Amino acid sequence: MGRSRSSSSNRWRYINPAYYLKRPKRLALLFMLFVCATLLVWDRQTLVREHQEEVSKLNEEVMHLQNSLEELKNTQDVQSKKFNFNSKSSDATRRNDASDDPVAIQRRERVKNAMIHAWSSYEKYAWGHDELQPQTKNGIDSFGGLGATLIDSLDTLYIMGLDEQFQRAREWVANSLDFNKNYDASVFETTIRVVGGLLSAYDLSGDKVFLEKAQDIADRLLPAWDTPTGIPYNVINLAHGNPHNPGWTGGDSILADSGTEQLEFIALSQRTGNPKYQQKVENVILELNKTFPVDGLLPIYINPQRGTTSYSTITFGAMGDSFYEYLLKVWIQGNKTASVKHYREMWETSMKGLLSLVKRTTPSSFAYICEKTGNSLTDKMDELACFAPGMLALGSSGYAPDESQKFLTLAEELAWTCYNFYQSTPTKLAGENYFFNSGQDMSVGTSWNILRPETVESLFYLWRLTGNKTFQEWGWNIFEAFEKNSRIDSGYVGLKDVNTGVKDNMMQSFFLAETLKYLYLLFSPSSVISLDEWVFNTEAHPIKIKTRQDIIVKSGGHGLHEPDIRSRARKEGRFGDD
Ligand code: DMJ
Repeated sequence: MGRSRSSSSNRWRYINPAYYLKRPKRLALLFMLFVCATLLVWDRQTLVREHQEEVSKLNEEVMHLQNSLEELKNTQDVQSKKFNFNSKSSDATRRNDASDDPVAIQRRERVKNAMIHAWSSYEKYAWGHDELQPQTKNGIDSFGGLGATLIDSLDTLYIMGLDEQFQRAREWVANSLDFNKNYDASVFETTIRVVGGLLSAYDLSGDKVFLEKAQDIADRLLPAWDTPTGIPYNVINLAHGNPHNPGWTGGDSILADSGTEQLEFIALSQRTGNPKYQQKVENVILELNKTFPVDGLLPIYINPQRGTTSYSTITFGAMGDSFYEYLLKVWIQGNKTASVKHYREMWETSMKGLLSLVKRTTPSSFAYICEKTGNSLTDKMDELACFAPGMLALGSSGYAPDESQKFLTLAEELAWTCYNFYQSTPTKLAGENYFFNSGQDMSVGTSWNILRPETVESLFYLWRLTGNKTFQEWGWNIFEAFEKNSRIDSGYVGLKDVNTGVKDNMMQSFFLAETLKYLYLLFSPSSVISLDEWVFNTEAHPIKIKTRQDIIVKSGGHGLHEPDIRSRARKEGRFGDD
């Protein structure tokens, strides 16, 4: 017992400081042991910390590499999609591919940046609304609240490879787009922007949601064609129908508003297998063809009950323009086949009429297209009519060589005039229309500029079809003038006056749909949306050219019946589900 008590008290003496004070060597040893242990712990902690830092650096590196890989894949996807846009370019377009030079690459990046600025401003201040008012930073529903800018931008975003923006827009279309609006919509504006924008997004992405939405809105517009002649009323309530014409036309339908739905509705029939859309719009052209004048020029007002024209202006500008454009483009969309021959014939007739309206200024001999009322010509041309050089260039290849060259030369001359609409003002932006007085060349009439696309549209076609780089230079100068005068922190605005540069408060949806798209394509290889495989609607939405199907356009006709079309389409695997 005594021994065990003394051994336990011996053990406790090691923690008594007095023990060490009497034995300094042991104290030193203990101190050294303590220092070593501390160093060991510190060293391990440092190692762990360094290790963790190393691991997180490696993680970052992995993420970075993964992102790069993803980006590379996306670029390759976009490139391959783009190159799928064109597997068989014509000679003229192949010639341009070789000239995708560094300047062009840099310029299209600048245009893409402009699109990013316009789009992100819309996203920030006007998301889901029709258009952005950049000065007051709010949205405005000029088309009934259908997200017009968003839908108009879908294909531009896609073509430019702005995939995240495209996806966000796609989600809005899928989840928030609602057409059941108690709103009197313009059949024309809704067709070219919304039906056209959705169909183009469908053709580019293959995403069915766009086709379903296009069909939904087209079904709401369709009763507008239920008139005795088939010439549509131009306004319809999206929720309740009740088609009618605006009061200010005196009950008449407008030429451009009635003859600019063919591309979209034919495309919709081709993609849904339902011929009703195509039938309605093709009837309009057959009806107009019954009494088509020898010069192919129709006044802007037509009576939808009788099919007769009213005494009114003939113009390639406002309210006439895209009727002539679609005669040519439906022929192209229809693979230039026998079933669309009458479109080409009507277009060629109208082009003879156009030649009769062309005059030249003094002293500089600028060619311009007059307007005509009754038998008298007015020396006035809208900037809107500046789509005509592009149309003439596009249609020129359908003529015999001499005639073709004649129209191409006229197209180039008219494009020079339109370019000078821009160059002749202090801001280098064009006014809305021009007058031509003897000895004075051109002078601005209505002096606003609302970011319109027609001139750059024509420059795009001329560049594609001739390969002449001058058209790129002109387009670049116009782009720089937009950058200088129209770009503000919260988007792009028009000008109230091209002489003073005073700004308005509207970013038109066609600026993103058309102006920026045509400028981007002006500096892109011709394989991006090849003109051999795509046709642009009048709002610059590319629609894929499909094999033309003949259908009955009047009851008792000799085309295919609806079930025939559907079954043939299904066999070919071209149409989506009904
Ligand atoms: C667009 O909506 C279309 O290009 C239409 O054909 C004419 N007006 C505008 C652009 O200026």
